[in-house]
Amino acid sequence: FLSHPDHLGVVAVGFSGGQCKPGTEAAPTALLSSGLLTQLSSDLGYTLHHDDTVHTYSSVLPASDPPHRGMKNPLSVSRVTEALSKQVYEHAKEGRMVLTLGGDHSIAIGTVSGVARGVKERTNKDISVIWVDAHADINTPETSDSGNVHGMPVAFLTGLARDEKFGWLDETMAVGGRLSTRKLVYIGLRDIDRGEKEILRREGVRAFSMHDIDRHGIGKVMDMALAHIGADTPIHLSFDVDALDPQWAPSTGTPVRGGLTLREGDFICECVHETGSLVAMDLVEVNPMLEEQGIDATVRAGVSLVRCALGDTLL
Ligand code: 5AB
Ligand code: MN
Ligand code: MN
Ligand code: MN
Repeated sequence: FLSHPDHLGVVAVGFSGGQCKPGTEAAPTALLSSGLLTQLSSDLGYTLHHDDTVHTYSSVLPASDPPHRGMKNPLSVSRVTEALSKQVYEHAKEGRMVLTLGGDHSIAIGTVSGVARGVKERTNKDISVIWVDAHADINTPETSDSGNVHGMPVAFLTGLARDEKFGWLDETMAVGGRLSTRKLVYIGLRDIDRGEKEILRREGVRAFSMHDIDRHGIGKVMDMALAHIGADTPIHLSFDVDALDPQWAPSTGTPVRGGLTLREGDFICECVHETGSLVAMDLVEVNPMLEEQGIDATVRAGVSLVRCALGDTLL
């Protein structure tokens, strides 16, 4: 699905307004200074398209941003994700692979919409999304207890939630329509809100929880997940580092014990790479200001996940 599978668009997003803990805005710098991009170009052979900037979008941030329908920082999230969506679209429409380094998970409103539009315009195909996360991030403003938009991106992308403050999303996704809940697969779930459970059941979303991974093993789960998506479908992988157990990725805002091992996370990424259908990846929710002894481990885990998704093979 890529006209230039060896070309990688990289967008670094220093944003933390989708939740309340400062620190995720510092994640791209931490990931980049670990040498991630050099590894991707020297070891994996990608030609990089990167503006050497960690974007904070300060020029579009509003002076005041009061809660709306219980959402915190609604206008900031909307404007940042709108700008990000355009950046990602520019890469996707050229037929490049796109890597976005977050940032909290609200930024996926921008990445998935931008990739969906670019891929649809170029190939006339609808993308599928593999959402690897401890959480389902499918709250609507009304079902959310926290008001944090990083718990809502999937609801906005699928159109289960709509808001006039996110009017740009209707236009961006006009060509392909919203993301169908049938084109969405979750892996790693273990902390889902009551309202989210109801939505997942009602919509019949394909979801592989930690329970499923314990029962079948990660190998079988990946077979089932990819079978659900089907062969001829471009894949956007949105990887929340909190899908990993806090033992491997402690520096994140909403850690939940009982998660994936680093090897299971890497394996998910390797399997997605093997399909040859990957068009974009997000790595989000790394927070270098939390659990300081664990920053190195968390950054190294993030780097490893990206390398595996982009085609690092042992043999
Ligand atoms: B993350 C919670 N469901 O809505 C909410 O890290 C947590 O992007 C959301 O997965 C976690 O606030 C969002 C309780
Ligand atoms: Mn090329
Ligand atoms: Mn999460
Ligand atoms: Mn998430």
